[in-house]
Amino acid sequence: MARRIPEPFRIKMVEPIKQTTPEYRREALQAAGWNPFLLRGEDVYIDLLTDSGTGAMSDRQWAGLMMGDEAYAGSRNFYHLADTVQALFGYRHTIPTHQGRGAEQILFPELVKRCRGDKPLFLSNYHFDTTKAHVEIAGARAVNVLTPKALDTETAYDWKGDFDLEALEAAIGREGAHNVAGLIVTVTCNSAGGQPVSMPNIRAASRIARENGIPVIIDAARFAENAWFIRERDPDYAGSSIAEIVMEIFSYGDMLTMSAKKDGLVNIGGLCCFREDEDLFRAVQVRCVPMEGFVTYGGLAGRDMEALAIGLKEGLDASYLSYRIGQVAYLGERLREGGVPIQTPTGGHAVFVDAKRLLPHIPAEQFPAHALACELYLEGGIRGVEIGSLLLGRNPQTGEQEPSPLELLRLTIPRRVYTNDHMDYIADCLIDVKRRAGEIKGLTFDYEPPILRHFTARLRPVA
Ligand code: PM9
Repeated sequence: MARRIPEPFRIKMVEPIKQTTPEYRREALQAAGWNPFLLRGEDVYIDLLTDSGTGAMSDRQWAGLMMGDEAYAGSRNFYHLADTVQALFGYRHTIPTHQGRGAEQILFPELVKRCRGDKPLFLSNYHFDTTKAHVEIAGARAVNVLTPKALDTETAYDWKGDFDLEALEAAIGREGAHNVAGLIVTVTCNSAGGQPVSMPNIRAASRIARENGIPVIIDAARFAENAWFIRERDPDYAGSSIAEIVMEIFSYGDMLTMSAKKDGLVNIGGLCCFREDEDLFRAVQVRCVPMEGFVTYGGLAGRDMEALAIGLKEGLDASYLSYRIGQVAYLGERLREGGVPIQTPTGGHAVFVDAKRLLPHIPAEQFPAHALACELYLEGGIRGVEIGSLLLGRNPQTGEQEPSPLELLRLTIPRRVYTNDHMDYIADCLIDVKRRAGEIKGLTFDYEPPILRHFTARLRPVA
């Protein structure tokens, strides 16, 4: 067996976490309307809700916080950040934003405005939920053209984040290139299981878009993890550095949106950057001022931008990425050994448990993966998150609940935070939940918000 990569860091500071009883957790979940999003963080023992803004910063980043130049306009931290973007991605124009959705909200309306057709849509391997929401708020539709291989969680495939290139071309033919406001390349593909997109696929999707005059946007939240997978799995890149792979990925895009709270290794921040389109950059800057803040801070303090500039570079370190993705794989391996069905292979930032296979008796409209999330919290104080029908929401045209192709419980691993002892505990708890899977009930709404409902919905177990 290959030797596991241990943590390439020492722990300098710790945060005590609270352990609770099953009775305490049942009351807490009841009070939270059977929605783990509404739990108090301190009532969670191991928090796997998200890898977004939950990582630990390095000593260098903490030192960077002290270097914050809190000038309203033109701080040195902004220039450090913009220079880092240029050096890593080759993009000339940088707008900082408060997080990823900040970038989406200032960019997408401008792309829709520039779209030549009157039925605008975006195509993506898979739109993340806030991305889809911002596409729809901008008056467009979000259409996914993901490889069907991603839907078969049992069969391993190296590139489950890939576009289905035939479906992409068919969608452009069907909808008309003039209606496609943008092609969004999500690396890694979060909703498919943190799965990587291969370099040839990114290259081909970008070529198809460019031949049709469609702008290419890289949704770059987990760009470094995607680059690591390319180096590991594609023999053509085995001798490349992560930085070289990153530079090539971004050469296929015209602009990027980034939630920097993931591979940027910071607790808050985002980016909206452009390779060279100065007109679009200026138009988006105009939107930035009223929505995010002045164009050289976009909702961030100078110190936040400094930590991000450092984090973007640190996140490319191959030994860090090997440890990071190795830890996710370790949890996946433990679960697989325990007979828990998971998306195979494991992704970059999370293990995705296949709740459709674990709880086949719970129909989509009773949210099997959400029910599993609740049971895992009751079992061990562990908070995961549903990626399935609850997150998908209703069809905006018909108002109908459509079943999601995948019903997944995402166990999202924060960066540099938990040890493999925590991973063992998580696996033990979930294996115990699996033993009583047949007794688990589905959930129904007490309150259903009209949009992004999974964040604030209140539910109860069906009678
Ligand atoms: N992703 C996640 O947990 C955080 C929000 S939901 C708890 O996976 C992609 C691929 C994302 C993403 C956020 C965003 C939005 C865009 N694209 O959360 O606004 O995974 O920084 O980024 C979350 P922000």
